[in-house]
Amino acid sequence: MAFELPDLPYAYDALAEGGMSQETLEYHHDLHHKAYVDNGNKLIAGTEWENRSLEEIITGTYQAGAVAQNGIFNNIAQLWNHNQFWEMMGPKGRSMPGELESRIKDGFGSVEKFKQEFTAAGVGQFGSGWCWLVVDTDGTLKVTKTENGVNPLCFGQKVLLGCDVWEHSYYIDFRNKRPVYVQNFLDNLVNWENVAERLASA
Ligand code: MN3
Repeated sequence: MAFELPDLPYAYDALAEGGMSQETLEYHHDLHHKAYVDNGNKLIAGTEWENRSLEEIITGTYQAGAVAQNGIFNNIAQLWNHNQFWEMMGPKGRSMPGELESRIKDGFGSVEKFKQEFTAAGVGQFGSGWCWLVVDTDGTLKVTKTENGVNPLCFGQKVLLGCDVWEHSYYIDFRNKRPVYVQNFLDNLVNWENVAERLASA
């Protein structure tokens, strides 16, 4: 069965007040995410990866250092990454559930220090990629960054939050100001209830 492009979990204009415009979501979901779905389906057709789960394909095709030539990995990982990304955002005005807040304070000292580290990871990712909040293999919370479509599944980590720092995610609304985009993502776009659910099931 071919993979499908999931609908956004909210209206196209639902994030506009939080700083992500309808135009960005139309391009990012309907064109970029759809391309990963279409290309991924084409590339796995007739291969050993057909009928496997996204997670199986991602961990099975990841080869450190060989990602640039790996079309199946790149497209399927980006398909999965965007499935998570839409769920991790919501209309402006979400507060952080208490248990998540205390785990973040334990891990980083304060919510503000976590936000600084996460923003620095997003800004410090040279070229296209993602920054993440993960549960690492030793159970601790950690901020990471990855290139292109690489994601924490490749390293056995559990994803709590991810921010897309490819230019297509911010150029319409923030032009070249990636630091402002990542800071705004944390302040106005993250659906912290979703992050807390991921932590509870980690
Ligand atoms: Mn993207």
